Amino acid sequence: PTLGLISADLALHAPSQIASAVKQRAGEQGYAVLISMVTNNAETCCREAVQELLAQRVEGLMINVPLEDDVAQRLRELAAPLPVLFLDVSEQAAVNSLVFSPSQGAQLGVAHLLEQGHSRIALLAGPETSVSARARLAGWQQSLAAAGLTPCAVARGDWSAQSGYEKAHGLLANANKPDAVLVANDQMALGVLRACAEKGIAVPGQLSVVGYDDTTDSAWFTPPLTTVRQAFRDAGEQGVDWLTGEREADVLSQTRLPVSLVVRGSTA
Ligand code: IPT
Repeated sequence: PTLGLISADLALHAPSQIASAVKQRAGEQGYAVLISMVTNNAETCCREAVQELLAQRVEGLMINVPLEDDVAQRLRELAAPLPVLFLDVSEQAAVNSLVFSPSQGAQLGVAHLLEQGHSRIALLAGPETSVSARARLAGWQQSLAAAGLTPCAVARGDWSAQSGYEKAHGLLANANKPDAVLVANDQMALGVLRACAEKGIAVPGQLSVVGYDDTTDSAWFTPPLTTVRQAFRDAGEQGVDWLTGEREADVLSQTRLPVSLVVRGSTA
């Protein structure tokens, strides 16, 4: 038997770590996994990927691509009656989903920086086309507002380390210099650390940096990265177990996975 995984760009660390977990768990359960990768989350690309996997007779589908609610619902209808589990949709989407709580992650990052006495906090968000990137940004803004603060600057990258590097140079050139930055993923945080090293800005000390994901290499950055951990292996395993296990028909399964803060050396 075979499962299908439609994934966002596997050159990115988070999707590749999810795919690894899916592949391994499915293997343990005697399932093969066919992977279709879409580097563009346009609906037409996703429909083609669904059709390609349906043609190969997969028994269930996992979709780890950032999708708007209405697009996810149409993809679910396209795949019906096959079970489909979405990993990157809003908490409101009327589809089966397994998603990490973006508001909790944002809140943990803000609370950590406030505890350390930071108040000039910059935000480095992910791309506008990603529902999760938008939810993290909104969560940061809400948590800051609840503390009576506004971000001292906001920039958007594209999840890559290069974009983090370039946007950090912009944020750090600002007259109103941040004393901390919340970054929407660890790869962009890596670029931020590089920009700080080039400018002679001490991390921590002059700038605290909080990442998001806790991908497997983040403990090995210089300094080791403080970050919001999304347990990708657990998500991949639970996703496979849901697809291969007993499911209640006609009841949406919407699982919210908690995140946690991993405090390392990039904040003080
Ligand atoms: C999300 C990651 O946090 C981000 O770093 C990036 O890799 C993105 O995926 C790619 O789409 S995790 C996702 C399950 C919300």
